Amino acid sequence: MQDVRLAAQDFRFDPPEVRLHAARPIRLLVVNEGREPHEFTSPLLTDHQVRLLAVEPADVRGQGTIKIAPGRSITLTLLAPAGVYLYRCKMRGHAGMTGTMIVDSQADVANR
Ligand SMILES: [Cu+2]
Repeated sequence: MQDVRLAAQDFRFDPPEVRLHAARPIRLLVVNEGREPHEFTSPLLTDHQVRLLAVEPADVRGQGTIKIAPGRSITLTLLAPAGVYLYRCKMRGHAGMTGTMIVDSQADVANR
């Protein structure tokens, strides 16, 4: 399991870039550390090649955009093929809240 913590702050994601291996499941925790509500929207939520193994809270499953209130968090456990996946907050005035998840198969090859 690869654990990643993303902080949604007013008004950026920290870190703005994460690199992961394609071979192992990813547990992505997104915490809203700001005073404003934020959103997490990403192809990770909608791409049919990404396997969403678990979603907390469960009622956000199936949403392409997940709203996160201040102080709250979501956890996505997923298996993603190699690729580049953007994540961002689409709320008005939050245009700077973007980030990139790079899922790399090379690390997988190196571990064999
Ligand atoms: Cu935001």
